[in-house]
Amino acid sequence: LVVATKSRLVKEKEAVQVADLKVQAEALPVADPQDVYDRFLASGIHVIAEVKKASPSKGVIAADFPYQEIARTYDQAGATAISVLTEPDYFLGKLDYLAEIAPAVTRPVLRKDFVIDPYMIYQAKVAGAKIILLIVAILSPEDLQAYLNLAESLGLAVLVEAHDEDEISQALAVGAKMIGVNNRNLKDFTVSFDNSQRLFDLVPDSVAFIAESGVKKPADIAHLQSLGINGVLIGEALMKAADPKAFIE
Ligand code: IGP
Repeated sequence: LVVATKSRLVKEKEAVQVADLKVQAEALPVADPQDVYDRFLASGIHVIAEVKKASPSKGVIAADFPYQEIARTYDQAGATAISVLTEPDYFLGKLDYLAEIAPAVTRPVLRKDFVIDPYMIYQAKVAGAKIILLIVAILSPEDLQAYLNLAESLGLAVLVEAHDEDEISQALAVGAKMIGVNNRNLKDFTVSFDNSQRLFDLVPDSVAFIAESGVKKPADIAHLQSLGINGVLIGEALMKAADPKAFIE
């Protein structure tokens, strides 16, 4: 999946002055990322509601895609954060969606993408994101550390995605304060909450633990809450829900 991101970046970076983008990002106000982490550490289970047009496993989820309206609905339904897929090749996302959603909602917005270059972190900041995703599996330990530090220095909180014990220890080693475990196995797309359950025990209470993907119904949220998990990231099921508010509450 990352190959497409790599070739896209080469083209984008030719068209944009990366140095200008950095100056723009650094001129913006810097919030304390701990504020975002604390929202997820507060008692109860928190929902990150994802604005998602399509995915590699499901194809197009929402042919009709009024993204700003969808985000506003999630905002009012009580989501703790709004995730916006900006990856164009597999998820039909766009950074412009995020840039238009961020000023229209009250909750922090997460840039969901395969971040593999500092350029994408400056872009996220300028577009109005308050959180970025970093995926352990696609970054060297050095880059993971450098990108986490860069994001936090710009006031962005970081959700670090891990898949197994080793990746959890890598996430903790770089000082991750919010760790996401994907319930979907990216090799065969099967979903199981067992992975989250098992890996949750390895994460200290001061680090927010988010279970990502595969939540189909409110009972799944209740189940994950009973395990002590701090948050869930939900895409497809909320996109299809007749009443997202009833789902999130
Ligand atoms: C949402 P779902 O099954 O609720 O639609 O999944 C989210 O977890 C998923 O989109 C996701 C993802 C990712 C997408 C999790 N990690 C990394 C792109 C990149």
